Amino acid sequence: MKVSTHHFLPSLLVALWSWATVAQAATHTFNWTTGWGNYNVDGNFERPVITCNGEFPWPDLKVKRGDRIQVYLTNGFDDRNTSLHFHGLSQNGTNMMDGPEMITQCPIAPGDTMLYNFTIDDNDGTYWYHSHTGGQYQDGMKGTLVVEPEDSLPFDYDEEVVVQLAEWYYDNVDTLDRKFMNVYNPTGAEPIPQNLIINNTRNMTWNVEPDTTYLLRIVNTGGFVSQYFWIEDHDMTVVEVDGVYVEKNTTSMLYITVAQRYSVLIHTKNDTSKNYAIMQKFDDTMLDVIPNDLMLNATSYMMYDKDGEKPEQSYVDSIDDFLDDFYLTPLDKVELYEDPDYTITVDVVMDNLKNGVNYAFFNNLTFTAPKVPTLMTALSAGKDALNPLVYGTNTNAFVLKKDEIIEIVLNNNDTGKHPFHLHGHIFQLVDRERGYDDAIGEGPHPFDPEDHNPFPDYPMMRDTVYVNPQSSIVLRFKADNPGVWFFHCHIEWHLKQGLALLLIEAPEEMQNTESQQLTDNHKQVCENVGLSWEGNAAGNTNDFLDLVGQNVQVANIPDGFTAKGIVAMTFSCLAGVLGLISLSTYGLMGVKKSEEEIIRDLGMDPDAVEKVDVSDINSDEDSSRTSKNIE
Ligand code: CU1
Ligand code: CU1
Ligand code: CU1
Ligand code: CU1
Repeated sequence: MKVSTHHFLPSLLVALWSWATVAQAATHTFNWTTGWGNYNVDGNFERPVITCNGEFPWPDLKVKRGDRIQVYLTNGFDDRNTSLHFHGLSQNGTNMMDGPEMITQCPIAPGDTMLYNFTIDDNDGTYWYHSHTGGQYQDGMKGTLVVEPEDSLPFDYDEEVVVQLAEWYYDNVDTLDRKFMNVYNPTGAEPIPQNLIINNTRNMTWNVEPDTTYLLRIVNTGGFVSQYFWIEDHDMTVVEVDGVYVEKNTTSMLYITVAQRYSVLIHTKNDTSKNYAIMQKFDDTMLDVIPNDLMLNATSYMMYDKDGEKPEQSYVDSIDDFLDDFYLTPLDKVELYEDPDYTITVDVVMDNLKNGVNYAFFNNLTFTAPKVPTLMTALSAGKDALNPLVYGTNTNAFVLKKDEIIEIVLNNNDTGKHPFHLHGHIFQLVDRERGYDDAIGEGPHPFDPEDHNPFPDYPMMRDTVYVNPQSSIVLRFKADNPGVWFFHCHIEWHLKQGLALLLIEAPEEMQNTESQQLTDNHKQVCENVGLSWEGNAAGNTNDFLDLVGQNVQVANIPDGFTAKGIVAMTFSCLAGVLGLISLSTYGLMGVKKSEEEIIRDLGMDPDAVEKVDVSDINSDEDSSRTSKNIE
């Protein structure tokens, strides 16, 4: 275990203050240094992963509501920055501890240390933590966080188990990134994972006792694919979702996007003669290509009889019967918020810019990080902090007034699902429309205020929710947490493509709150990475409305090539016939030269463009693939 007071401090405190009637909050101090090590996570392939003090995986934490967490995070990499985000915590009054780089802090430079220091006053339930820098959590920089309530949980159980789901790649994110954000990948096809893992392994064994109620805290810490999760012949009763306790709801199957959490109760059988399969399955509609050798299912073992036979995988007739979180009701029955004071409507599009690379857009803007972290702009801008302009014209910045009811209407024009996450809040899921299908000519259906599902009286509340293809969601929350909060797709590939916006909530109150002022450590982190901790998005401290020099997105494709972009258009002749595999056969078909000509036409140097290794793109000649692994 890491250098930590985690283990002895609570018992010490209990001994010292056992006479007290008031529960005493503990402080959990961790010293974590990032690094690299080689680990064979899935039992098939050893690869470099990000370690914590030389170990892998990163620790799973358990604390109590009201406790303080202090993480001294030292960047032990020699060639890259880092950061740390505790996903789902509201960080009320401590926005600067939230973690996303260039939003609430500067990136931590190699050799530098940042202290994450906050109390967990407003949250209990199931959470997780992860790097908020360049896909590092996909290389392993993540762990789970359980926050126990001050009193007892609103349900009974005998034993508790944390189940961490994820997908796993054999290549490092660096390698995958170069191929992904690349002119040779004009459709923005996401890299295909090699495996599904569970608790950082495959084919896990879980020994159970008969006639026992288990609380499973299930967290998807992946960076891309949603998973179906079920246990053969065992129902699951959902009791918590993303830190929100809900009225009990029993199901045989869960659908968990990345970053979502579900706590379920499972009561074991009396009969110990048979063992059962624990199943994970890719949502394969999210994969652009399904390689022949990709196992869509992963099987783990629920063992009543340790010495008995391991179960075969458990098939299901249909994956349509998963629990729809839209119909869950929070236990504390918060009523549907009143009509919004402020509605933000955003349309999601994926398209190419002039460099031929595929980006993601909210309202034609792909999030482009500012030169000064947005929180630091908000704290240094004085009265101008209320003007969204100071946060840059390419950050999708919205300024929110204290305690207003905010509504986000999100129209997904893309043909894929996207799990959207809001920092600093849970939101009400007021509406989620069904998916629309391009294949039968339905096309995108934006939210229609005159024609939608009835809004629930007590809407589901959570911090990460998916939108269906070419469809819409409507979210509401109360702006009662001053801070700069990121709202983005939690698919790491899409965040990289810019699918993000910024909510600057009550900046004037932040400026006047003692606990929201930058610490010396925060300033030092900026100085050590060569960034300013004051100024507008362009780093200008004299005139906050002067944005000359700010970061902006790549130029648009020239007029007349607006649909899919020059490269995509040229490639699509082949792609249309052969599917995405054409990209990999392209080079083999002797048309490499015309690719280079296209790149020159775009004003770029072909030699400067990273080539995709054709052998690495997964080929797929088997048209029966979609039915694989499921009967
Ligand atoms: Cu988060
Ligand atoms: Cu997250
Ligand atoms: Cu997405
Ligand atoms: Cu985030």
